Amino acid sequence: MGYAQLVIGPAGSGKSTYCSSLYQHCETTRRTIHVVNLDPAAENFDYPVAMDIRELISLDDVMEELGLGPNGGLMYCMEHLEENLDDWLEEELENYLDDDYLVFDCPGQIELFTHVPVLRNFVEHLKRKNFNVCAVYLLDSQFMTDVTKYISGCMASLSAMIQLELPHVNILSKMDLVANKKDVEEYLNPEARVLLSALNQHMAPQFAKLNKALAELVDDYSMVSFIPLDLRKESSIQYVLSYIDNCIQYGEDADVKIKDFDPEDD
Ligand SMILES: Nc1nc2c(ncn2[C@@H]2O[C@H](COP(=O)(O)OP(=O)(O)OP(=O)(O)O)[C@@H](O)[C@H]2O)c(=O)[nH]1
Ligand SMILES: [Mg+2]
Repeated sequence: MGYAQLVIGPAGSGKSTYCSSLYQHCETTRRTIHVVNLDPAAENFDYPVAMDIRELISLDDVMEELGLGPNGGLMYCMEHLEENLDDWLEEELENYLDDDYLVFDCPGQIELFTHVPVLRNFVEHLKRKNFNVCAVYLLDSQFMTDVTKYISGCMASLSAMIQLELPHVNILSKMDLVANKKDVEEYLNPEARVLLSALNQHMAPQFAKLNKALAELVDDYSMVSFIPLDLRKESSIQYVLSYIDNCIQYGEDADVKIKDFDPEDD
């Protein structure tokens, strides 16, 4: 059994930073994870890249050779990945053992997890390879200070949830930037009633019916709750990691990989 996190979320929500902080945290706690770059446009990495989509295809080449812009180019790269998925994953996964833990750092284009099937097919392949996979959706905490932004963040998360059909964990990133924690607290686990009244206050009366439907939708999918993540705090990273581990049953049926302690290491 392998384990995997698929780290998704809007552009700039902090996915790559999360992956590198998670990697460092695991180094410190002597646990082994492998971070995979699935972003054909990425250039700099703060983590050692275990597998890299750019070895299959890079955005720069696609833009130059096909004359595409950055977004069209990225979609082309992901379609190319989809076409070559079986061979690429088959070859790359050969380097990993049965109980390895992979973290996939995905691109930020929202279409990837709302419209096109590439990530879903990717996940299906991982599942066939006996991986337990969890979607980790990052939303910038700056979205949480306004109810209308919060609702749109929830809708994007929901469409990823529906499209991927995976255990799904929502993370509120960049908590260090939130000066007043009370501003976001009410959105971590909101009640439909509170959401509705906040929405109605923000919007013109003709939206009342739509607001009611949206608030109920968020409530019905009670999985739309968020875990705050403050990367300055190891305890916060550990909490998020344990939560995700629990979702993918890591540690329950695996030989948990702890690095041998080497006093020379530090
Ligand atoms: N203050 C603060 N800044 C952060 C945090 N996480 C990410 N950032 C900043 O937010 C910006 C985007 O972070 P990335 O990690 O590149 O975001 P991403 O989701 O990987 O972005 P794309 O791959 O382009 O979609 C960078 O300037 C980061 O330094 C955080 O926890 N706190
Ligand atoms: Mg990134």
